[in-house]
Amino acid sequence: MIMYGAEVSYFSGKLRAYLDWKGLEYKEIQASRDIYIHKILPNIGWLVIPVIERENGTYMQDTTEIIRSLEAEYPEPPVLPAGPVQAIASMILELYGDEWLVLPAMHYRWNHNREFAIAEFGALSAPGLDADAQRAVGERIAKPFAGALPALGVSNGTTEAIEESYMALLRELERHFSVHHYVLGRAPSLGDFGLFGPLYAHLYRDPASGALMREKAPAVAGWVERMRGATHRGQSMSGADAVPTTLLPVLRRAMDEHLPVLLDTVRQVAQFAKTTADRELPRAIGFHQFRLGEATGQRAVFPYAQWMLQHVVDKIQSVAADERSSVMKFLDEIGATELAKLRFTTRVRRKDFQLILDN
Ligand SMILES: N[C@@H](CCC(=O)N[C@@H](CS)C(=O)NCC(=O)O)C(=O)O
Repeated sequence: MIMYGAEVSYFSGKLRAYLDWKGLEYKEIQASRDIYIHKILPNIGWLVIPVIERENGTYMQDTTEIIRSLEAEYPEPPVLPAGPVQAIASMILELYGDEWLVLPAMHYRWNHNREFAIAEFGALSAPGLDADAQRAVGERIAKPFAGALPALGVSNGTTEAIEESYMALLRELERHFSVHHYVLGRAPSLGDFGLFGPLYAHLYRDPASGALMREKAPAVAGWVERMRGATHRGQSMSGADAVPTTLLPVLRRAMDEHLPVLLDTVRQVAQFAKTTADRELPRAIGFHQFRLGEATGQRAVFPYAQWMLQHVVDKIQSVAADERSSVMKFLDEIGATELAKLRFTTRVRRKDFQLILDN
């Protein structure tokens, strides 16, 4: 298969690490302007990476969907642990890595590594041009990415809290990766791939961020380096269905920061569904408030986050009766018991690379 992606891209990092770990054969092709115009736009319908093109000519988009579908095709070695506590922990970290760590990732890239990012964007889009011309191209195509900061909740009022939260996360991860190779022990799982997107492509690879990570959290930088190109050679996750105690603070932080936003997203999607006869969902439906440390900010409501949350909640609510008490104990430990009783009055699903209301 072919992966159209880029070294500079968050979600390409996530997918590449997954494909490498599974030992799946693929070729990565840089998503230049030509690739966007001739491959991505006609087959996906919008401009996004990473994208997979299969040998039979079919296309796949969205790392969560791609990983789920490749797991069904190539189940060994599984990246979702068999034990429900570990599986749920892994899925929560995928959701947090994909949808929440975008705040520090985008803040640090565009407020501390802007020149580097512009040059990278230009070199990716127009590999044949000289550096000055690439910079001009980079400036132009970076606009929608850098311009997305306010919608994500990155603003003057929140950047200090974003940095404090990220520093605290690095301290927590540092303790974990000082004793464990991966999120759940000896082998990567979905949670590693989810965290790797932001922590590699933006927060390790962008130079100012990389220097910060190496200085403040060398064991986290070590994990990033271990994850790069890690290939399965028989290692397996720990057998017991338990989460390392050093991972609990990270999961608590994920829930403390992200869960209120997720729950409000579910309410807003249900509200929105009442106001429309269409099934298509815009990428964002209005704004809501969020809290991070001492700060409050505004950000757009992204129905996509509900789609990710549905996977987590469906998993929690389908746990077998004899495993329910250990799952409830775990959810209690990380401040997530609400997920066990959450009901979606309106569900969302993906169709033809778009999110739609499922009613
Ligand atoms: N949920 C998607 C997110 C993909 C994504 O946001 N990719 C970024 C690059 S890392 C992009 O192309 N963004 C363009 C856009 O969102 O309009 C996935 O998992 O693949």
